[in-house]
Amino acid sequence: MTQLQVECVQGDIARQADMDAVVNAANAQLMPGAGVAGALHAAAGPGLAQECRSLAPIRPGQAVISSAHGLPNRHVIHCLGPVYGVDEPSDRLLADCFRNALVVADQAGLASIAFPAISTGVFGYPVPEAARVAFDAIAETAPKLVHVNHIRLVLFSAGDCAEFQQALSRSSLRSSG
Ligand code: AR6
Repeated sequence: MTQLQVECVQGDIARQADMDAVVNAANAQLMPGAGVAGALHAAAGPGLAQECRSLAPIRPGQAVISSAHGLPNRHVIHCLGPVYGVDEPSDRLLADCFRNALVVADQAGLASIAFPAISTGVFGYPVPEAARVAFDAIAETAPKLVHVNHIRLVLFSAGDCAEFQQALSRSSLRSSG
């Protein structure tokens, strides 16, 4: 395992120009929606939805990779998070999103990947629990990563950023951001 940098920042997932991949909090059909999916598709342009047609549908916990089109990244990795309290067990399915996205990025030879807080918007997952699940999944997957050496959590609000930062500092991962 190479030295892994894990950080939390407040910002817009569509404006992470220094990262090889950004993760989409997608819907099963991989079409534009609200929140993260809306922001990424708007910035990527219609070519992203066009490419995604052949990759959909996906299941909760699954991750698929596409080109980034008009986004300033190399790839978008699309994950379908669980709808909280509906897709069960929600914690395992959310962890699967992080594990599978990291494995997909690593298999593509990517060094850096930015995640949003998957499932914590329209899908209703409480932020503190989602943050704990995310960092546990990242910590569990980290030893298997060959290429990925920089993982960024991008949080829209200052409050969510503080929650993720706290969960990171309590996890077995060391904060470097
Ligand atoms: N950058 C970073 N974070 C954002 C951004 C942004 N531009 N916009 C919102 N967030 P959501 P979900 C935060 O709803 O819960 C969509 O319509 C937001 O504050 O995007 O997985 C899809 O089509 C929240 O904390 O994703 C699906 O149907 C987090 O990102 C469904 O919603 C995730 O919010 C997916 O729901």
